[in-house]
Amino acid sequence: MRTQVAIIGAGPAGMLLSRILGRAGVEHIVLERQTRDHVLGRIRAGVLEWGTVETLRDHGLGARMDREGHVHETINIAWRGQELLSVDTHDRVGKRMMAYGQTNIQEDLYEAADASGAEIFFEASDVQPNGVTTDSPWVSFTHGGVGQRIDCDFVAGCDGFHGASRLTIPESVRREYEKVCPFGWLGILSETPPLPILMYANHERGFALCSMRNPMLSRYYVQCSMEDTVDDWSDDRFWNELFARIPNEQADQIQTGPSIEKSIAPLRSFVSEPMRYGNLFLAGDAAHIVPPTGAKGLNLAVSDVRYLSRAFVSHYQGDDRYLESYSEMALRRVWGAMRFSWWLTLLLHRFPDQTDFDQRAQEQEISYLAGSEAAQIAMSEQYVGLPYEDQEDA
Ligand code: RFL
Ligand code: PHB
Repeated sequence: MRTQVAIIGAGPAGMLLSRILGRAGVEHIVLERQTRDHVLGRIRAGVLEWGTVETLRDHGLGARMDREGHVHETINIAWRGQELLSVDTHDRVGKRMMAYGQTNIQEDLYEAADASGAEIFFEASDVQPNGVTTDSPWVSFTHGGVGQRIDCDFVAGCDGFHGASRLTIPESVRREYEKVCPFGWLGILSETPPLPILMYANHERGFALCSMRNPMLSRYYVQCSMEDTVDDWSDDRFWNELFARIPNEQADQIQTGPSIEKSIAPLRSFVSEPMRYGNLFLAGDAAHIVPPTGAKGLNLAVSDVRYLSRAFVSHYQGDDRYLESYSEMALRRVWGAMRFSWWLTLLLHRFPDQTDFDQRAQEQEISYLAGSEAAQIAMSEQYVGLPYEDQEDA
């Protein structure tokens, strides 16, 4: 087979890239290790920056999101037991957020791909980029037991943290930066009405988060030990722990019910530089991971793809400026989100080695945030999403 761009991974990054390239007339083929149902079954992100909302709309992916998504404009932090700090991002920086699940975005992307006849190979194994430092790279893979090869101009590595693309970059070229938190998030989905607000909680028993998917689907998280397994957490234990960590006023509003999904996610910050090696370009979790606290992972995948799609489309119009600047431009935004996610993680969690001093400093930081408009503006502008670099800035 021969195409212009071989895309590895049919998660949000790979499928959004396919969508944008398809609409611009750039040929591409997508290779995905899993089945379509498996990808759709992963419960992940829930909060979209406004730039993500607009990017999806711009590419004809906004109809269901605008019908079913929930626009909200406050970041709420429960602390000191019963207190609630509420920061209005619209008041502070003029922007809002959208609660709309990654699962729904993934469904919308697959539906759009079906309608446009995009070529996707699910259950592709042994996917491997080759010859990426030459002008004629190719991707080898096995499909239905048969070895295959796609010759292409570019390889887009959108294959997530455990993918093959990043590892194609030699260790002598790759620089990795990493910080792993000594705890995880236990998350459940429950078919019960969510709280009307998205609420984070800083509590002596550990972090908690109340979030939403739709009017009859709630998403809740509690900080847990990485030694825990989901079997250690019955639904009753989960609800009791959640209620112990949030103010009574909100706990009283929450309707409990059986969990329909329960999983433990690690909290990791990770960046691999550069995001380009020859004709291989990385986007999304393939190049970086943020702890979920700042709700940035999916949003970064979208901003990478915005930049990368522009680079490929411009290339076929005879302009390589954006190909040349891709890695640096994407990394500037990645590090912005990385630092913010780490800051919010430090602000809201109990760390096992936290001293009394650390704890008082943490309390003081929330107290400062509660009383300072400047601090609220700084948090809001990062939470709603740092601006994209527009074409003039390249
Ligand atoms: P994905 O989604 O991991 O997709 C990569 C795809 O590549 C496939 N793949 C391969 N295909 C072929 N060959 C190989 N060798 C392959 N190896 C892997 C995989 O099967 C998969 O289909 O990466 P992508 O597209 O970069 O998207 C990134 C997002 O999924 C991720 O950043 C977010 O989910 C992170 N995240 C959140 N992000 C937000 O913006 N807002 C949030 O509120 C938010 N909440 C979260 C989150 C992640 C969480 N977890 C589970 C880590 C909450 C949680 C709990
Ligand atoms: C979610 O709804 O899954 C969610 C919301 C906010 C976060 C992380 C995850 O910071």
